[in-house]
Amino acid sequence: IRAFHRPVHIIGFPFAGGQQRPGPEEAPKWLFEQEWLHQMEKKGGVSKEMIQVTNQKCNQAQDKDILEGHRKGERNWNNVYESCDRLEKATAKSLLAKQYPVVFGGDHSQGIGSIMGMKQVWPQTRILWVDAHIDANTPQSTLTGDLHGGPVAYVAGLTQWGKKPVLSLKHLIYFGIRQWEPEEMVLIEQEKIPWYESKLCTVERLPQIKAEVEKYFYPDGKKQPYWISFDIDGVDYQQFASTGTPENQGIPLDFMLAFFDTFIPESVGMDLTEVNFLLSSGETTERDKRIVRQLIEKITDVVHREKPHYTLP
Ligand code: B3U
Ligand code: MN
Ligand code: MN
Repeated sequence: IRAFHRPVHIIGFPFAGGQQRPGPEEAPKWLFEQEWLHQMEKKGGVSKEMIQVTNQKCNQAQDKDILEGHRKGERNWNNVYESCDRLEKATAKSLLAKQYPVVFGGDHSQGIGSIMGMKQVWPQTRILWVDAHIDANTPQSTLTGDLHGGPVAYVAGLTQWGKKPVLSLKHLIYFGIRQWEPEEMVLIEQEKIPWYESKLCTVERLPQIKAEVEKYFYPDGKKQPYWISFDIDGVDYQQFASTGTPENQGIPLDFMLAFFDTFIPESVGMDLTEVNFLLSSGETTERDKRIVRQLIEKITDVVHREKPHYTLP
């Protein structure tokens, strides 16, 4: 057993109900069966918990159901709500136990639950959103009706979720976005939300990015911790392909690893979402599984090694 600053708590969220492709619900089940993860648990400072959701499956209901269903433009709202509610409680509990939660999904609708739970413990956190997508669609702007395209809109109160909004849009920065509905980009422009194109995301530029992020978030110099919401589709498609809505280009993996070194010591926890091994095959799947392992090992290493740059709750 070795010493560590914070324990990592992997919260599996086996949920595909925020979108229409089977697969993201299987990723945490795969992860929890890995021998390398068992070895990490044995060494200490790593634990895991699987959230029980009522219905893990994706929802492929088409227009008629969306239009006539519980809430227009929000496919599967009831199930996403109930599942996120459970995740919200588990995330808050993990943080109160002074753990570093890694919420391993599952599709990105999980961000509604994880962020609402996290904000109960850490109301002042700033959010670093790594994604190919803006994820700020409302029932009015969405073309798919998929709730994983809207977590930012719900936590920020751009549209009703049925809970108190927890996020100010002044407390959000994006990395890697390259696909959006027009209304989402209007929002970014109106609110002047900073965003980094993938081509700006290089290891060499990271110190500069960190300085810019701090200047933007903390003009008075008083720092607050971060929550990282990491959608794996933010990563370059050539480097990681096992995901539901891939877009061209993207953030290089070496940037993400360095990003963890830079921002994990200042963060309270993170989402890791949209891993879907059912959408790749053969050597690509094997490669992507190795990458997930590499990411989890890197996250754990930094969480253990670095003293948090803020006081635990
Ligand atoms: N903007 C599209 C696509 C999408 C959003 N998030 C993901 N895909 N992962 C939508 O469905 O809202
Ligand atoms: Mn995405
Ligand atoms: Mn996303």
